[in-house]
Amino acid sequence: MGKYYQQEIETASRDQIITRQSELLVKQVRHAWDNLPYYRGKMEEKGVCPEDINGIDDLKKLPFITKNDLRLAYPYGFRAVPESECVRIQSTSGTTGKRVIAFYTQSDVDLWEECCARAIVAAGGTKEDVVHVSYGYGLFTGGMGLHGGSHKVGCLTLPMSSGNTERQLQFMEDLGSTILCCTPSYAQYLSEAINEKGIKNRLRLKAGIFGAEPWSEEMRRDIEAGLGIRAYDIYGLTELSGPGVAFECSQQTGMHINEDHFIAEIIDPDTEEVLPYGRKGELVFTSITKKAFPLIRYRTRDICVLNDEKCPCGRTHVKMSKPMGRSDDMLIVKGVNVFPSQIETVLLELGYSSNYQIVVDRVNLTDTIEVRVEMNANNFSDDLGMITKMENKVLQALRAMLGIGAKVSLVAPKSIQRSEGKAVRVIDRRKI
Ligand code: DLL
Repeated sequence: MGKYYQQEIETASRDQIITRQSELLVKQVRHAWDNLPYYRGKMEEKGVCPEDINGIDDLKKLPFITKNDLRLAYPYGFRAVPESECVRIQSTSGTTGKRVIAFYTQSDVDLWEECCARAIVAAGGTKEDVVHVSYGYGLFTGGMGLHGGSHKVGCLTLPMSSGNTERQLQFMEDLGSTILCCTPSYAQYLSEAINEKGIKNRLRLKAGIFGAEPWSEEMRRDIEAGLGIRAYDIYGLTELSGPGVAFECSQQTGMHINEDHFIAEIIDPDTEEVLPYGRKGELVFTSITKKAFPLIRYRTRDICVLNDEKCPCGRTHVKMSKPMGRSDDMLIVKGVNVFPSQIETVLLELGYSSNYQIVVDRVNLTDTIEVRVEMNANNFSDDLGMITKMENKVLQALRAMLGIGAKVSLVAPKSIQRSEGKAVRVIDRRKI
C-alpha cells in the first residue's frame, strides 16, 4: 500500500477533475429532477430545468437545499431511489427540531467507505495497522464510516464505539492499537486517562483521525503531545454520507475534499453570492455520485476557506480549512458575532485545556456571557486572590479577541463533564 488509497483519482489533473465533475453533475441533476419532486419544485420555482445544466459553470443556476428543506421533506422527500434499493439509513443527532434521515444504496456505502479509506491511508494507515474506532456506532456516521474505511484498507478493525474508557485503554494496550479514530474531545479525555494511569509507553498508537466537531491547532498540539501521535483532521456530514467528505494529508494544512464525489463552493451566507477560492464563507456541497440521497447545493452552514494551491503530498483535490464555526452556531452576544473557536484559542494560548463551557444568558434584556474553564495541574491554585488575578488575565485576552467583556470563572480540575462523543461546549439559555 502506497501513500494513496486511490492514487489515480487523488492525483488527477485539475482538467480531469472538472470534466468528471461536469459529467456527473449533468447526470445528477437529471436524477434529482426525475426522482425528487421536492427539488424539482424548487428548480421550477427558479425557472431552471435539466437542459440548462451542461457542466459545473451552470451550477450557480441551481437552487440551494437547506437543512430546513430536509426537515420539511422528512422522512422520504429526498430519497431518490425505491426503498428496495436502499440498504442503510444514518441520521443526524437532531439537537434542534427533527433529525435528518439519510438513505444509502450499497454503492453509496461503498463510495463513502472508500472516502474514509483514503483518510486512513493519508494518516499513514496500511493493512498492518490496528484501527481503534471510538466514534459512536449506530445512527451517527462516525463509527460506521471509519469502520468501513478501515476494512477497505485491510486494517484490523476494533469496533469499540464510544464510552467505557477502561475497556478502551485495555484493548488499546492488549491489541496494540496504532490508529485512534474518535472526536477530538474524546481523544483528549483518553489522553488524560492514559497519562493518569501512566500507560503511555505501553501503547503503540502512532496516529489519530479526529473530527465531527471543531478543534483548534492548539488542541491538536495538546493531543499530539499527550498521546505521542500525529493527529489528523477529518470532516463530513450525515447529509453527504458522513466522515470522509474531506481529510488531512501528511501536511496537516487543510483537508482535501474528495472532489470526485463532491463539488464544493463557498458562498456569502447573507447574499448567497459565490466567492472565489481564498475567501471565507459558507461551504456548499453538491454530491455527484450518491444515488439514494443526492443533495445539490446543500448549505452546510460551516464557515471556511477553500485553497487550490498545489499540495506537496501530490493530491490535487482542493483543500478546505478547518471549519471556523457555523453560520448558525455562531453566537451573537450583545450584537457581536462570537465563534466558540475564538474563545478556545484564547484559553489554550493561556495554558488552559479545552475543558471549558460557554454559558450565554439574557438578564434584564442584556446578553451575558460566562466562560467557565478548568484549571489544570500546571496552573492550579486555591488562593482566591490568585484565582481572581488569573481570571482577569483570561478576561482581558477574551476582550481583546472578541471585543466584548465576558465573565470568567476558573473551576476545579475535572469539574466540567467530559464527553464521549461531540462535546457540548455552549449552553445558550436564551433559547431555552
Ligand atoms: O459529524 C460526520 C463525522 C463523523 C465527521 C466523524 C468526522 C468524523 P454530523 O453529525 O452530521 O456528521 O455533523 C456534521 O459536524 O456540518 C460540522 O459542523 C461538524 N464537523 C464535522 N467534522 C468536522 C471537523 C459528522 N473536522 C457537522 N471540524 C458539520 C469541525 C466538523 N467541524
